[in-house]
Amino acid sequence: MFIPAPVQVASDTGVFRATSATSIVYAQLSLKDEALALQAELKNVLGTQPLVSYDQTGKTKGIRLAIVNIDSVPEGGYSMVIRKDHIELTAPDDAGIFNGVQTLAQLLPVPALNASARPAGIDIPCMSVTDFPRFAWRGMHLDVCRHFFPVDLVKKYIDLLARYKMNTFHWHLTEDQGWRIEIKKYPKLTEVGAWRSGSEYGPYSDRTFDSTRYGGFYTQEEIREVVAYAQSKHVAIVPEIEMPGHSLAALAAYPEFSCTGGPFEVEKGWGVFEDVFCPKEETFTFLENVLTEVMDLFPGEYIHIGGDECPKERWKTCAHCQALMKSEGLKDEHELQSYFIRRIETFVNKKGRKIIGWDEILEGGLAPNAAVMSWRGTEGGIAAAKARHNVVMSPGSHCYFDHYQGDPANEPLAIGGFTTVQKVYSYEPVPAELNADEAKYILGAQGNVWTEYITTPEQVEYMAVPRMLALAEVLWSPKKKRDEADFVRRLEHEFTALSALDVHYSKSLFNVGFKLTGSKKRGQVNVEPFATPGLGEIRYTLDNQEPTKDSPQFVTTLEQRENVIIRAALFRGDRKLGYSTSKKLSFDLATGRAVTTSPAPNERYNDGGPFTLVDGVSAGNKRVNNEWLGWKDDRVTIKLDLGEEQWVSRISIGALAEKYSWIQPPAEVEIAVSSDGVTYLVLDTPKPPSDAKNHVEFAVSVPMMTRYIRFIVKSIGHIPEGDAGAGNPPWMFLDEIHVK
Ligand code: TNX
Repeated sequence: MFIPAPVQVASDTGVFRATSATSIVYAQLSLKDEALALQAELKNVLGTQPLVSYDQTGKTKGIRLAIVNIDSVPEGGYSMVIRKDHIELTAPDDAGIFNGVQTLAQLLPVPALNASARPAGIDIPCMSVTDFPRFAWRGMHLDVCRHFFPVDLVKKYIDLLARYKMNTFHWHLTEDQGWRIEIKKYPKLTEVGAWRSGSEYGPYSDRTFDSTRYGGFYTQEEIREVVAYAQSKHVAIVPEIEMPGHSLAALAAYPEFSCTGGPFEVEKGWGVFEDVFCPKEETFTFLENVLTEVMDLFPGEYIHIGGDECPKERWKTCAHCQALMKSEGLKDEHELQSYFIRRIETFVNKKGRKIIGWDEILEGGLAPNAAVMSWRGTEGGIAAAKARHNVVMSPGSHCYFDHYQGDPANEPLAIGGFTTVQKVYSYEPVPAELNADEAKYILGAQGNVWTEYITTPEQVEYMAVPRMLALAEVLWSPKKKRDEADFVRRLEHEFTALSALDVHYSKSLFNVGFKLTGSKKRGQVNVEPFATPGLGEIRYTLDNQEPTKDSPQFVTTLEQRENVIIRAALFRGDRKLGYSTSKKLSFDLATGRAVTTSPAPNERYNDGGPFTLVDGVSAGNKRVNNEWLGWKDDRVTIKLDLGEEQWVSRISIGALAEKYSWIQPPAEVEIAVSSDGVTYLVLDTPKPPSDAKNHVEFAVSVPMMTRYIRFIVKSIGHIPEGDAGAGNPPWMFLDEIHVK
């Protein structure tokens, strides 16, 4: 029942009975924290605490923790033997003992809610465990800037990391929207920079803002407290101070470190902003002073200096920047960014620390000793490892826990994406492109929790758990031990413990999804509810009522020909496992009919194929679902066959305008009809309104008899000046065809 799965477990017969009379003995003074951690775990279950004592002589009955040199167990690993009369936990270092204590803790029952139900003793099954980590960097990140979270949440987060043997907490402390760490030398960083006059809320496309003053920061005293807390749990904290971009909060406080001199406000909205640190001497002095205080607070090896998403607009028109580029022989602004990072690296290295930055620090030349955090895919990580730089993998595809973890229809608003717990579990941190020697530079991986759309501590937990547990196993357990079905079983068991720990985890794993496909019987939509195999039975209703244990069990395709709301949930016997989910199908003359597109949709946005255009589900305003089909082509021809000649009065197709994501509405859509599928009569060629936003409909209303309908959708070719991605071919997103 362990997460992460240990390297080796051999079960034995019998049990060790732990009671409040059991003694916990530690053989080295440095193991006191670990002994106390175990004491606390036992007290939680027993109510009274067993005795803890230091004894180097060995041979004590009870539970003994000792550092020894074991050849077979590398750093962070441990060996644990549970016998009827004693438990011995040995490891090469304190961290190993701590990790062993976490394993032992996972063998304990969940604490009873009321004291009278507490057991007098706990039977721990006899076994031998040998265990050690696959990767050295087992990380979780938390953005406390877009939204601020109190020390209590941060500690709870660290508890969770420790329970699953993760050892690195990347604390994202500065951003455009808030500076969250007290710096004594620059008090305005928190007096001004920690507060904004409102926040963006709702989907990004709405660009809606409230005007409630929002903010907060950690005092140095609080930071010290958290650092000490993390140390006691063998979690290293990597603080991030962002530069040169994502730094508007600092510039709002000290505009003199920008190119233009400001004034600036702490940002209310999400995104990437053009005002960034200007690489002048005063700025470097400021940043070095800030980093000096940061390094005093955080004793760890790595300091994260950001480096991502730094627009070069201001530098291009800044006299100081241009002169500096000339005098330093820098050929473009990317090299200027690289110069910036190198200077900071030299300073940090002089203090005996190392820098790590997002993969943009590769652009314009990598600083000599820097480690790279690969987030825009794996390319950055591959390039850095080949150049013999340390790498932490954190690709959006598998490691962004701000993405949806279930069908967006059933999830709280998130930034986008779709990263299920199973997908995280399938992640392989070492890219296939690396040879064995290069692979050594992959330190590990990290899950990122960016908080633009995460506003409460509960939601942080919801987004992080259980995906964090899947990543923990990827990073700790041997690759050959990976077994999704087994993991999901252990996870279900662990949910009980998480409830007892008052963790607000997501149950989206149990959600039922719906696959919609076309049918040979035209005008019909075939619906197949699906869930993770092996968890339970799917039960459903066709009247939008909540499914119960008595609702019909799904066994074979549900063939639909009329408006319907299918609602389904996963059951095990009488017990409903998650929440129910639903799919609403609306039928018109187009629904379920034969449809083709030429060319085929781009593979990135083609989950359900052309049938998606007539599956009875309109994509609506949201981009984040599987209902939109996407193209990057100049023109797309779509042909629909209504099956027989029909009276139609209105024909339409939807498109998406989401310009900040490079998704532009088509320039025009030619709509034509035909009775033989060969000769078409063009009815009209509607164009989008000039202020097109979100869902845009291209329609004609002409009452007539027809059988075939053709849409020729023409792209605008290039994104216009002033819009995101100007000059590039845009994306065209299309969904649903309606014929009435
Ligand atoms: C990109 S990841 C960012 C963050 C955002 C995140 C949202 C990275 C280095 N930069 O500033 O919060 O996307 O997913």
